[in-house]
Amino acid sequence: MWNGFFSHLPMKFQIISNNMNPRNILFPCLGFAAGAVAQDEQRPNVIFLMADDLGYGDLSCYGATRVSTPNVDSIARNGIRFTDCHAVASTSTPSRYSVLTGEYCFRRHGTDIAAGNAGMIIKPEQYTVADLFRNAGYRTAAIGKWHLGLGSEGGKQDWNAELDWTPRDIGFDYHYLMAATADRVPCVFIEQGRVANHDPSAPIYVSYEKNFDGEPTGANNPELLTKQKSSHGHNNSIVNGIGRIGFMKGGGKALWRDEDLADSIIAKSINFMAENKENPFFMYLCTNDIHVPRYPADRFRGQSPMGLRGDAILQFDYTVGRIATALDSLGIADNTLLIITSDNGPVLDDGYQDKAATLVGTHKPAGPWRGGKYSAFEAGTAVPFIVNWPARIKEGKVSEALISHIDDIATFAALIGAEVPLGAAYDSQNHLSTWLGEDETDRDFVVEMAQARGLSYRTKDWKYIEPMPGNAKQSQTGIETGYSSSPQLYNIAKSKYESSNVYSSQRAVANELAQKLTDLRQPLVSGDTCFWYHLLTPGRGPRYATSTGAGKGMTGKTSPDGKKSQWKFVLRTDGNYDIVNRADASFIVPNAVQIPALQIKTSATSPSNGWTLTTNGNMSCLYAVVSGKAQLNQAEQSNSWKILNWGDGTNTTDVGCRYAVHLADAESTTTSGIDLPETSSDEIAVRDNHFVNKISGKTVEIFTVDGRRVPAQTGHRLRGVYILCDARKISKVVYP
Ligand SMILES: [Ca+2]
Repeated sequence: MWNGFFSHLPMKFQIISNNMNPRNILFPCLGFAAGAVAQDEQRPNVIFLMADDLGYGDLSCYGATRVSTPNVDSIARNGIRFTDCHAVASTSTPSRYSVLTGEYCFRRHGTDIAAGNAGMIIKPEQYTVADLFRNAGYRTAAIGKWHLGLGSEGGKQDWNAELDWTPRDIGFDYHYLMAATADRVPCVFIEQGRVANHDPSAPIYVSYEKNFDGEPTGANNPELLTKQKSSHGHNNSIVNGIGRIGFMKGGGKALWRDEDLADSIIAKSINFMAENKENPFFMYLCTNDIHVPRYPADRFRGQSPMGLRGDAILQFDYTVGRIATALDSLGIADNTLLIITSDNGPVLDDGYQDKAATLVGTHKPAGPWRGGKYSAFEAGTAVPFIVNWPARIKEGKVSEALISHIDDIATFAALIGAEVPLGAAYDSQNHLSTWLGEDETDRDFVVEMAQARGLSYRTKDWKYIEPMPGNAKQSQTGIETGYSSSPQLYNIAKSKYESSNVYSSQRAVANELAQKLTDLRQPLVSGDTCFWYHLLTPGRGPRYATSTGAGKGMTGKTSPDGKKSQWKFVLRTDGNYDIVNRADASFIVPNAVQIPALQIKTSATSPSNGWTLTTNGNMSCLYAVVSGKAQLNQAEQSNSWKILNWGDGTNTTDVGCRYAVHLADAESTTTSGIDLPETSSDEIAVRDNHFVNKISGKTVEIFTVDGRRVPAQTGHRLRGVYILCDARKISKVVYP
């Protein structure tokens, strides 16, 4: 019965998704690719250790002389130290968004520097690097600085109860996190969805709009700023004698002491490693250092000639040393791949009177690069990047290859022999052999996003900065932004320091790079979830399409019917779809779709009539989500990509949708669900890392009800309802 339905569905997106993602093209070669890990080799633990605002030049292995970082240097000496690695953005939130999702932050609204009470920016339906590892049987953790929002709705969190959305919803088994940054409230750690050491006698309230009655602030009570005074901003609530951004009340014994932040993060990290030393783990470990307010432990304060900023670098190095020592003592150092990097470039005066600017002396936080944190210039995103893996990297070296954080998901997938779902981590490419130092193959390009959200396009030799608004220099931090109303082009091969704009004399090069940026900006298709519909809309009530991006694709509410109607279509690698109702664990699978997409033109005022839907009466409306340069936009030449659901006029752009949405209606009656045949879990076995149907002898695949592929591992314990895909036959398998 589903053939008839599917013969009407557009398929253009599938073609696009197969052609556009380099990783997907390369993927079939994975097992043979240089750098891939042999199957019989034990899969390594992976630690992605990211500093905050640590500049390219802030480590002695990168040329610093006024501060010494022997622990990092030692790891670099025995690993691959990269001299041309780039974060995706020059500020924290968008940079980290891209690390975790493999999706350029410029594609998503709401990835700017997040408030401390922001809702979770990465939605549960999105695919993350943690999903990659967890689906492959790893234990996963996020520890330290987060700054990607928590809870389903910004400003509405109840900090005294369990948060409804947490990193557990995006693949992390364990988390112990600062909600945002040390300079933003709430000044507490969040562990497994709750405030760590929550103090019932001091309930926590947070606002980014107004102060709570009777609470002191840095602006009104500067005499209470006993540990650090603000230089600009940072004069709202006072915690631990330091002014913060935002207002907070309560906390009691849950409040952190800045002096203890690093030690807390270290302790939780080592705990996690120790608990998981027998099985592979992935740890996303983010230090607070060397972000402001810089107030390291007593034993570090005063130890550097550069003041607190230098002291914070020492504390960062100490953290690295503690992690390395723990790996050794746990006996897992040899087969742990450790990456050390930073989320964006350096800044001196970032809001506190810590004398960073006056004591910096001859130290060059950005090394040879121009600009700093926030910048479009290179120092915004040029970061240290060190890869160490004793079992595999036998000889340390320096690599000048051009690389980017965006590639971590695809590269890690190659590393552990895992599969990234089609359409997930769309911008991520596998560069494993480069990351392991086996060659120095450059990425064709890297994209860099400045705080103004303008983009730069770097190749090995050139840097194009598109025009963007803003001052050329930030008055408060003194940083050169690289913002200009005119296009800029720099010859990086000649000089890393972007001092000579050759746009006028090299117009052809500039135009080529500008065009590549334009191409890159085209909306993408989610090859995973392509479209979805909801049931039960008698009378054509309100309908919403609230897309959130690639990965596991469309999500959101199909109000007013709520979760019950949240079906999604998951494109499998064989070209078929699973249709999954995440709410009640029911699912259906149609036959292969064969009909190509029809041209669909939508507009804000007139609905498309490009095609119609014929159903068996079980559904009433459909949102088709497809990609394309023009035909699916509301106006063919539109660059704004605004998308309206003409069913009720909902503008989906404001919820981060970048897909065109087409709504077709069909007459319907309601249905109470769809039954599927059931396969006994006794019929399923694991052989050679595959699930096998013991009766047919054939390889089968098992997915969770929300579309995640389940890794086939001997001894893997499954519980609950799963989707079994046996060739084109689909059934339900229930593991008791
Ligand atoms: Ca940062």
